Order: sequence, then structure tokens, then C-alpha cells
Amino acid sequence: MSQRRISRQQSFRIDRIQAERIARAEKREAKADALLAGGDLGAEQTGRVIAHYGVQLAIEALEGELAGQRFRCHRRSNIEALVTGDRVIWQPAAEGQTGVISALLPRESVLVRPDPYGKLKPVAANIDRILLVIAPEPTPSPELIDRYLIACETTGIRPVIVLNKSDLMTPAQAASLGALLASFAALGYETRTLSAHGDTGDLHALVAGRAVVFVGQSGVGKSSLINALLPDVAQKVHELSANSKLGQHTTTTACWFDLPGGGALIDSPGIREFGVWHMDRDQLLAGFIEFQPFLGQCRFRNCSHAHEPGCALHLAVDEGHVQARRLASFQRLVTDMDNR
Ligand SMILES: Nc1nc2c(ncn2[C@@H]2O[C@H](COP(=O)(O)OP(=O)(O)OP(=O)(O)O)[C@@H](O)[C@H]2O)c(=O)[nH]1
Ligand SMILES: [Mg+2]
Ligand SMILES: [Zn+2]
Repeated sequence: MSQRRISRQQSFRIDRIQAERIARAEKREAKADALLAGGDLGAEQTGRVIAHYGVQLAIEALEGELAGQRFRCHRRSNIEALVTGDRVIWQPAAEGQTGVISALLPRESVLVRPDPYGKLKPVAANIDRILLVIAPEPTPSPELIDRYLIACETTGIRPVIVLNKSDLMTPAQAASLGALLASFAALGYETRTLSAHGDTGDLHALVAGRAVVFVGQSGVGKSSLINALLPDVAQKVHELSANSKLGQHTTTTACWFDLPGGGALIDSPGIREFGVWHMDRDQLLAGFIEFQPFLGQCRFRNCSHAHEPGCALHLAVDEGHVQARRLASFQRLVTDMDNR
């Protein structure tokens, strides 16, 4: 990854755009506050954020006579940024008007990822399963998978690694990707090989009754897997996606789709680069699940696991408990982080 350099002119431009954005947001929030103060709104009730449309949020009512219906809402000024999956307190407005979200209910979990500037952005909240999708195309690099896994581990939810587009695999790809999956299975991760356009294996059972977020690079087939599971919403997935230059439906915002038997599927936009430089060394270490038994066992308490004698992680590599590739991947991430 190259170092990001921003010229002074660019930085002025970014500042100006930010200022305009803040001014617009304040105006909207003032409107939401005025609506609340005016008392023209319906009763307070719980709802779920199911998508973002630029500045507005789509809410699904979770209780009462409106349950299951969707509404566009603004958020009141005093609550933090909301994310798909959030449970909120909201009030409906008169017909055709946007409702108002007045409170965020506690999150059980939240998946975050860095934006292009390295700032953490929540992707989805209240999830209890993560499917990390890879495919023969775009070819997955083990290091990129490592990065996704670190992000997943910060949620406390161990992801299932799903190799999609099995119908497209050449025998050579089947062998190399099979070996790649096996190397992650050896660490303790569940894996699957399937096809959104063919044999979906036990995908239905994997998602049933859960709030499942699909993450992975752009083009690996996250939206296609959701379409395979919920053919009725296929059209909606496409509506919510912008048409990219390549004529593909690239997902631009995380969207929540209820599963008929309970649970939900959350589509998320793919990311090209997954930096982890917003993390510290301990958070990075926590993302390597197989390192855990060896931490605290090095000769030096402040061991950087690089060149020190008596490093328990290096010993673990020598004894075959840790893959040399994973330790090297960790070292590269640390170097990357230190360089910033
Ligand atoms: N042959 C085959 N093609 C697939 C499969 N899954 C997805 N595709 C194709 O791969 C392309 C990308 O699929 P999407 O579902 O849009 O990928 P995505 O992960 O949602 O991409 P982003 O929204 O950009 O993050 C589409 O042309 C799909 O038709 C599969 O299992 N087999
Ligand atoms: Mg998509
Ligand atoms: Zn060490």
C-alpha cells in the first residue's frame, strides 16, 4: 500500500467540503429537532435501521400496528451516527413526511472498517454471524483475508470463510483455493465452498435465524448470495446498488433484509483495500487467533516477535503450531502501521 499524501490544495478542498457537509447536517438535524418539539409526530416506538439513503435512513417498524413497514427518517442532532442494523427509538410523521429517530438502543455488536483515510466507520450493528466471502475472481490474497479476519475478530464473532463461484473454478484453482481454505480451517475457522449460481450447499442452514453480514472484496458475489437466499428481494438488492462503470451492480450501502423464518441478511459494500493501521499492536495480535496461547510466553515481556531470542511465536513456528506465513503477515502489518 502506498503512503497517502494529500496536497495543501486538496486538504483545503476537503476542509471546505467537510464544512459544507456539517452545515447541511446541522440544518437537517435542526429540522428533526423542530419536528420533535412541535409534537406533530406519532408515538415513540422501536425500529431498526435497514439502510442509509445519503442523509436519510430507512427504518423498519418493529412493534405496534406499523410493525414490518418501512419509513424514511432523519435523526435527531444529539445521537451518534447510526448504522444498518441499529435498533432505535423513532416517531413516525404525518403521511409523506420523514419520521424522526430520537435515540439509539445499545448495540450488541458492531462491525467496523476503515474508510480510505484510515478512520473507523461502523458497517453493521447487532449482527451475530459474519460470512467472509472470497472467490476465484477477484483472486484472494491470504494477507487480505488476514486483514478481514482481524476486523471480524474485533467484533467477537468468528467468521465463516465462504469460497463462492465454485462453478467457475478450473481444476488448478480448485486445488490452490482448496489449499488456501484448508490453511484457514487449520487455524480454527469454518469454511465452505459453494456457488451463488449453483450448488449453495448448506448456506440456508448457515444463515437461518441469525443476523448475518456478508463481507469481502467487491465482485466476490455477496449480493448474489443474498439473492440466492432471498429471491424475492433480488430486485431490491439491485435497486439499492449503483450501476458501476463496468455495468455491475456494486453495493454502495449496507442493507438489512429480513429472513422469513427469523434472522436477517446484511449486504455490505466490497472494499478494495482493508487497512488496519488504525489499530494498535495488541489489537492486531488479538486478530490472529492461533497466536493467543503463545502470547505472554516470550523471554522478553516487551517482545515485538520480530528478532528477539526466546520469542514464543517463533518457537511455535519452528514447532509447527503457527504458520510462518501468518507470523510474516503480522510483521508486515506492524511495519505498515509503524510507517504511518
Ligand atoms: N458464475 C458465477 N458468477 C457469480 C457467482 N456469484 C456472483 N457472480 C457474479 O459475480 C459478479 C459480482 O457479483 P455481486 O454479487 O455483485 O458481487 P458483490 O460481492 O456484491 O460486489 P460489491 O457489491 O461490488 O461488493 C456478478 O456478475 C455476479 O453475477 C457465482 O457463484 N458464480
Ligand atoms: Mg454487492
Ligand atoms: Zn515474541
